[in-house]
Amino acid sequence: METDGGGWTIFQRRTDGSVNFTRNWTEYRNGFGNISSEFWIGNVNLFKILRYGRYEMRMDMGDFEGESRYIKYSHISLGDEDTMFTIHLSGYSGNIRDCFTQNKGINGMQFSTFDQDNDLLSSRSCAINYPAGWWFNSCHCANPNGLYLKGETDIWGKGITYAYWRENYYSLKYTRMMVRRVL
Ligand SMILES: [Ca+2]
Repeated sequence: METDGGGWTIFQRRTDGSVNFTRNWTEYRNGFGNISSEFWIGNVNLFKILRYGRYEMRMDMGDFEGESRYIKYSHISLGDEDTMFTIHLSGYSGNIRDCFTQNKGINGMQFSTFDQDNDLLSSRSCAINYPAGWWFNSCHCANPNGLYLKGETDIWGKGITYAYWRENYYSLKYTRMMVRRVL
């Protein structure tokens, strides 16, 4: 991955809607999809990558009008399965407002899937309402693993959304999330 100096390991990619991202805990745990198109690397695999060093994280995204944006965090860490893969991020930079470490972001959240509700919403399941596996809060500011709905939609928050850019009635064309060792 040559973006931003290269050396990145991609752990999530959406590009054409060819892979179903409505998956259960075990599938998100182990990974799924195609390395050449869309995939989730697997929470256990991401944990193993991040375990022994200091890593940064970057997410690139684009819409169907040819615009692109990115967010970056100078530090990412992930807990093991006993912590429900709790994620920690800090050190935001980018060319779009921070969705991940603000109030309803993913920082400090456990991972949730439709069969494993670990979000902060006691009355219902974010992972069922906004079909995705994700570090849901109550519920999301961005939903990169949501449905591939191809741009403008009348369905709120279920697509591949980023609230601080195209908001919740727009499903992005592509996303990719990646990590790089810094120490
Ligand atoms: Ca819940």
